[in-house]
Amino acid sequence: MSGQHVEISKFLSLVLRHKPESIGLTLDTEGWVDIDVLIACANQAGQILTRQLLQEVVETSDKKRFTVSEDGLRIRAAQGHSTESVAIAHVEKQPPEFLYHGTAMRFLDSIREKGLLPGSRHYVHLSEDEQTAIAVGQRYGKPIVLKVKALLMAEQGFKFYQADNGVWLTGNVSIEFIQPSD
Ligand code: HQG
Repeated sequence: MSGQHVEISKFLSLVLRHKPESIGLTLDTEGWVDIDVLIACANQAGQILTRQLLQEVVETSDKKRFTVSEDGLRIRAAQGHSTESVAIAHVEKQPPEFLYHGTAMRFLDSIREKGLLPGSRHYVHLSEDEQTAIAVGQRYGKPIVLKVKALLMAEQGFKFYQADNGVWLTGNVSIEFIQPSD
């Protein structure tokens, strides 16, 4: 990704996950917005954006952060939302036995006390592989990977969903479902 692509990706994360209203955008409850409307609002707000640039960012996004609808007309963020205007009706899905959550060492005491919380986002985010979890944790400091007993949680009635890009989503994860590290 070029510097321009990274800048646009961050801009898209901001308006498609957190603050659509900051550029006068309205997302539907599934998080979708017309690409033409997005481009118009972005340009109006001084952010250079074209169909070509948007397509390049979507295609080169390492985490497949953005999903384009099948008809090519609309776009949404796959996951990571905090805006209350979006409430994606995910289909419940049985998770694998373990899922991983990457976090920073400095959050561990609080996690031991309260379990994993979604923070400002709608869900706690989990990945199927440890490598991804390390990269996620690194954003906040020295990373540590927590192994979550996902299937056991699901068996006990906790709901799991998988976002368009494969990231797993759930609500609070109580400490009893975090596998002690050896
Ligand atoms: C931590 C990225 C203290 C949690 C990633 C995390 C993901 C606690 C931070 C997606 C806690 C929240 C989401 C507790 C959890 N006490 N800290 N009780 N419970 N935390 O960014 O999961 O690159 O909101 O461990 O790839 O890091 O943006 O969530 O460190 O998929 O596309 O509180 O965002 O995607 O941080 O990341 P975040 P996350 P993008």
